Amino acid sequence: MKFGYFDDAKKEYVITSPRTPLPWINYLGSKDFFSLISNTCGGYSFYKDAKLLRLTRYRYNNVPFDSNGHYYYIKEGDTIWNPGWMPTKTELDSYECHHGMGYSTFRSSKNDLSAELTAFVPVDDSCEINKLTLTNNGSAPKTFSVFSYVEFCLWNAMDDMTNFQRNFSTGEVEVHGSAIYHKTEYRERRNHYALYAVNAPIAGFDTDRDSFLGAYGENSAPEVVVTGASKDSMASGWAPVGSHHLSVSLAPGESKTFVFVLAYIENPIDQKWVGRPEDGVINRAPAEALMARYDTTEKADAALAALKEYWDKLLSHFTISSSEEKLDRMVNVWHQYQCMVTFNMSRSASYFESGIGRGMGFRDSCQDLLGFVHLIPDRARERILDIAATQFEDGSAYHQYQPLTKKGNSDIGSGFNDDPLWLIAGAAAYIKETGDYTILDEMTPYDSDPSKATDFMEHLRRSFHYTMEHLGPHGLPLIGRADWNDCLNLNCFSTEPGESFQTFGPSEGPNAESVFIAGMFVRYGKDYAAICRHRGMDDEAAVAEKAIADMEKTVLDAGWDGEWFLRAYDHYKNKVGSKECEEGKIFIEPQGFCVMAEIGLKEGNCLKAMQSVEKYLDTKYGIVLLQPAYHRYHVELGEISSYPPGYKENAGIFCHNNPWISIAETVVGRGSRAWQVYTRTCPAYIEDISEIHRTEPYVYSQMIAGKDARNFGEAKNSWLTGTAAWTFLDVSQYILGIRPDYDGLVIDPCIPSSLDDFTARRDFRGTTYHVTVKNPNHVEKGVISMTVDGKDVDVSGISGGMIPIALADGKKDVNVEVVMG
Ligand code: BGC
Ligand code: IFM
Repeated sequence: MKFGYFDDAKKEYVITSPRTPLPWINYLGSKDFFSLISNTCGGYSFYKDAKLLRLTRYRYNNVPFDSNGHYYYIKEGDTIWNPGWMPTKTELDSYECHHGMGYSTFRSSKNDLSAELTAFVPVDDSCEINKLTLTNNGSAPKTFSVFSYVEFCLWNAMDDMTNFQRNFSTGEVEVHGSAIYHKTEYRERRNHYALYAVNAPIAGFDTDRDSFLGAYGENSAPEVVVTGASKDSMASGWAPVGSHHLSVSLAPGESKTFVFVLAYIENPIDQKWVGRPEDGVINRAPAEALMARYDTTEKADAALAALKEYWDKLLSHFTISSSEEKLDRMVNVWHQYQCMVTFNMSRSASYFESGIGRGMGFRDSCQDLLGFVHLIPDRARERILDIAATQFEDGSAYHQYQPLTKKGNSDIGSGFNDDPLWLIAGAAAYIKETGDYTILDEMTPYDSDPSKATDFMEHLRRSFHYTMEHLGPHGLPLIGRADWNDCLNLNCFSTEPGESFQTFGPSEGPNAESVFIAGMFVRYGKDYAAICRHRGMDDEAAVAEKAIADMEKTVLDAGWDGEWFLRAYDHYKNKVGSKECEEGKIFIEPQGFCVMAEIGLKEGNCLKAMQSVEKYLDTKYGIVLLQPAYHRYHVELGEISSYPPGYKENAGIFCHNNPWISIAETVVGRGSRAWQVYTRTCPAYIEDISEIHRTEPYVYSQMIAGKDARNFGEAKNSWLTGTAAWTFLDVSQYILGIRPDYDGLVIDPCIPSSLDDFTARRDFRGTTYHVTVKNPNHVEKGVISMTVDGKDVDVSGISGGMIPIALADGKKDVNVEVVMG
């Protein structure tokens, strides 16, 4: 069952019923100011950091779900309705929510009055624009009221939710004309405030929540809206809100448009104290300048057009055209869109991440980069260096950092032994995309302390050596608190009953080892060695290559279980993920990573591991993380066995590592199987089962309940997942096979034999490559010939074709024809 449809021409998903199984959201904002907006107009806004600079309040885990947002109430006679249906839930005569690239439009109507509300964040401003057009479709004149409503958050979202003894006394606002200023904490040496304004004269306003809602009131029936009269209330302490009252008259057929702006305003530092801060009066000049930029419909329309142009340009760097409509839709639009969102948000703010807990993840952000770097390489470069600056001098890393301060989060600390290697993954992806080796020269702090800085190359060296120097009894990497799988806490054996798993136990034990990290070490070690060679560090490259070869051997000796790769050794040196185990005999992660690293490729281990995944882990909705699920709690394994069977890391379909398997399948050349794995979890391919899947059908979720779960097939934690980047990598670089490399662009498709010829447009280092792939013999892998602008390129000896940079050098466009066979 579907709740909407894709409009490919407009790059939108159109939701046709407000009653989706869960809120289906969109993200507005691409740089500093962000809003989350659901299909019923719920959501919240923040500036840079969802924890520290939260503009509007959100109530988590509320009943009903998602009942706070940026709302517009339309009151005509006794009928009160909202263009997004919530919170009044008045039955609408028509309803549509169009989630597009950085904007959402609601089109609805009631009693011959229609509303079109478009919410977006302009490309270069720190505000959200809400353009509201009302049209009288009836034959008689109409007079009605519109009440806007936002509830301000007192900036630090954690403090806002907990520190009432203080917060009930701090709220302050100013109102000037149609502009409401939320300035709580302004007198306290803060240089920021929020603005909520409309470009029309108002009939009244409210800024005090109790006045607006009424005593014991609710946002489904605010007293002010029900009575139709604003109270011009001024918040003083308690809960500041922003509400404008517009009185509107429309002749039959007439439309009127209003432009609302919700903005974050920061006074330039040198003007911090302008405006007599000693008595808390704000400096309105920057707000007035901002309002002037959006005070007409034309200006708002121009900003929206600029946003659409921005996205069209971004998405033009990689496009494909194939016989598969759903593939094109995902590759050209939604995969890349989700990559941008995960790059911006890491794992901080979604409808499943509160914005308060986790900031940017070290490993998460390094992976998000992989799918983002082709979009805006400069921002990827900046991010890589920001992440590296939180690394410790020994090469280990803070697991998370706050986006605003860019400082490591000491509550979580370090000890996740996969983290350092992800930095190499991110750096390699950036260099392959851009050819910019100067990043290696950037002086980069450790632990955010500029006095402890080295060039970035040295950060990579310490990352690699951290793993090399932390090996366990079998010579495999020590796992530390956890590797990619946060819930496999093999040093957690001392956790007391009732103690939170978030403590992850002691940071490192001497025994517990990870075969997964070994796979990472081999895969990204090869990148490290290649970078060393390029930099003339031949001795170091040789050291790395030797360590990698040793590790490959170690994995084949101590990390192979006969039919698949082992997962780990626990603190007691027992195998994890082995046929010898009672539960959890086979895990997905080492199969993906060791095969991607080509460990035992020639010896047949890779193919065997893939066959085992298919045999033991496959389900119709995707590949589960492990089997058999843990049915009892294993103290020596930690959080993983705390989940009921089939959920999350305990045998859920963890979408993130499904593309690892799909990529691994391309390594062994099985294109049809790689395709099957890709399509099974791909949103557009499962849109028809939205009533089972429940989360948004245009983006990935972190997890789908596995076959052991009661709700098999039900997804959770949509949007912020490494699946976004990995899937885009999988389909663009490995299935379609268009892959940036150090010295050129590789074309090496691995496709199902059923896929017809396809074309792609790929911007790469200043040249646009127009690629046509022909597959006359319907093979799954292999390139027999390649021409670049009509000239043959030698493809013998390698599985795909590589277009050396020199061939395209200086050209704006090149035409590439690839024949598979
Ligand atoms: C979750 C994991 C998550 C971790 C992050 C755990 O409770 O189950 O999926 O990665 O927390 O801290
Ligand atoms: O790898 C982690 C990630 O960092 C956060 N979400 C869950 C994943 C698997 O545990």
